[in-house]
Amino acid sequence: MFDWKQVRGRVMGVVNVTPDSFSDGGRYLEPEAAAAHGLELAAQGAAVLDVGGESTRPGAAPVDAAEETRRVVPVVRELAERTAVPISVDTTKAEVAAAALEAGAAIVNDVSAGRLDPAVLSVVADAGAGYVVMHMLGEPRTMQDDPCYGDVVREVGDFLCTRLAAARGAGIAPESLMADPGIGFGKTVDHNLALLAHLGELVARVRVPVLVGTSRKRFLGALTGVDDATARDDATLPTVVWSLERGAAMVRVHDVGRAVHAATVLDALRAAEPRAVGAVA
Ligand code: PMM
Repeated sequence: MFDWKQVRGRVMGVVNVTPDSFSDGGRYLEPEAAAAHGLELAAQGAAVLDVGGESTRPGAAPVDAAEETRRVVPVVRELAERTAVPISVDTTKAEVAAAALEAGAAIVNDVSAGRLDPAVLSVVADAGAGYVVMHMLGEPRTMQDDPCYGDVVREVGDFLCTRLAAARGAGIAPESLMADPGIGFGKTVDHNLALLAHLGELVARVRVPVLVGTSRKRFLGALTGVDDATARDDATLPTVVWSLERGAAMVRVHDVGRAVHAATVLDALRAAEPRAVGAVA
């Protein structure tokens, strides 16, 4: 049974095998290039490699299960053979999840939290795999059409608690679960900032390790004026440090080396802080 406590490190590296991801679309479409990129991220200290074959960019066209499987399985298989770093598959589909787990993935990262294809939950439970439950308002095609909340922090927390309960109800072990507020998934700049500002409350509430994915996202472009997503790694870095400081167990990033260095320096600062003596960094 997969247990997040056994994972060393706090940086999940993004390995997109998509022609249209907002952040690195098309760069690693060939399985060999994607796998080589994943190995590079592993060498930089990634704790998990997250392989995705369907873009979740706002307005992105859906991909069918056969095509998504064709994209991700060779990359998962190659990475599983060549690295001990656990592999997650970024999918909402039971069929794709099952094929990726069979090919050597250990975790399913589901941006729909089991709502788009509820059979994902039993696939994960049967495999004893890890499962990431993420909040998204609606679905990728429409999620950025005027997203609206009464209290975004409370509502995202409610959603995560409900979906974590559904996952446990389907037989997924509590130790295998991770929750993610879904930065940028049906959220304005202010919603994203509120979720990050109140991250400590969310962490305390969900009672499972929390993953945060801010890497290269549009709200960082809005804050800095940097339109090119691939040029947003500097803007990503403070959100990495902020998230880890406020209790995130893991951050999901494209630039693994930078995030690992930041986490290492953060640990040294925590260790040097008088009040932190004896605390586990
Ligand atoms: N963001 C993207 C895709 N998958 N999964 C999780 N758990 N959390 C996220 O924030 C997240 C995700 C956005 O797309 P990208 O792969 O191009 O960064």
